[in-house]
Amino acid sequence: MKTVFSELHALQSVETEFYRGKWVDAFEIPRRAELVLDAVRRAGLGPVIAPGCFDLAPVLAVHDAGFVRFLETFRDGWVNEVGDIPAYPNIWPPRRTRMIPTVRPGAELGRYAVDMSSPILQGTWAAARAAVDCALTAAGLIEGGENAGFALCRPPGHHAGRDYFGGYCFLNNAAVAAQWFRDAGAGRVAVLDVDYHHGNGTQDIFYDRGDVLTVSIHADPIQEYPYYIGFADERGEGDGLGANLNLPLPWGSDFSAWGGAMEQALLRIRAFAPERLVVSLGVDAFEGDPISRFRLQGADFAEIGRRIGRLGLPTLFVMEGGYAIAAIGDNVASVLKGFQLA
Ligand code: Q9C
Ligand code: ZN
Repeated sequence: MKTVFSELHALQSVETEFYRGKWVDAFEIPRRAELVLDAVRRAGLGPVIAPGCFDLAPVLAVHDAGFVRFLETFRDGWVNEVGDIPAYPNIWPPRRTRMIPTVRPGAELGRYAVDMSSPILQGTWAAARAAVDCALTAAGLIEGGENAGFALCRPPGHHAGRDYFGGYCFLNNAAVAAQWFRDAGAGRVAVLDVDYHHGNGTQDIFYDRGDVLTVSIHADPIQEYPYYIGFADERGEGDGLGANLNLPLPWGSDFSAWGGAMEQALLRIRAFAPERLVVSLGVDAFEGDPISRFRLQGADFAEIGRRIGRLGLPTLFVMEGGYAIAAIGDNVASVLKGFQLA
């Protein structure tokens, strides 16, 4: 399968992040994407291509126009008022506020940010758009008849919702691609999120829709980010009732537990009979991940790929998390090779 990759990802780059009350070496770094790129090349997965350019229509199909405009224009006001430095929120609107627009960049930043892990830099908008372009280009390959594609997206996307960003994410690459498949004619699309963290943005975007099934296997939100969402009783609402499946697992889960959850996920996906599958491919369930607490082994990632491959669906893989620098490349390549050989 082809990999779609843009060098512009490197525009999103910080040295440090705020973690457990301290500024520590950042986990979500450009080197992650470079290592994944090296690994897919070494694995002989297939050609690596640059993304095409898309207008904002596919982004606006899943994101709020005011939010997208904010991401696009925020830096000018911020640099003018605060200076050319990374922008971190330090205030958030309380519940039951009227959400009246302000004229202050810092106040608008807090309106749309859910945490401090996604600083907005000079190049953030370009990097986030390039990641979406990677997802859409890979989706286009599948629409053109290929059975699979890998969007090597960075920054990741699955924590970004219709009108919020956080968790290293700005635009929801997987959700944009899933909606694009719908608009290209697929009647039903499934999203399988195997990242260690719940795909809260993706769930939220499609929560009231029955045409896009969202399934996530993740650390129990009672003990893990994103904390307030991702519980097993969230099943969708309205037309979407039954079209969201959350499979939370406790800290310390290994593949005996994770693989069991995956069987439930695959049963649900088969029953839904989607025409396209989008996989939010985070590899932070790996036991060596520095911010995560599952215990998947390297070989388990190949098995994940094989099981996805046995679904026999046109499949778009979209890069999400994974922070174990020494293993991220091998783990991603293992999933993709496992898929190809299934
Ligand atoms: N103590 C992705 O994997 N920080 N995002 C959590 C927990 C944010 C992870 C800190 C983690 C976001 C795409
Ligand atoms: Zn994650």
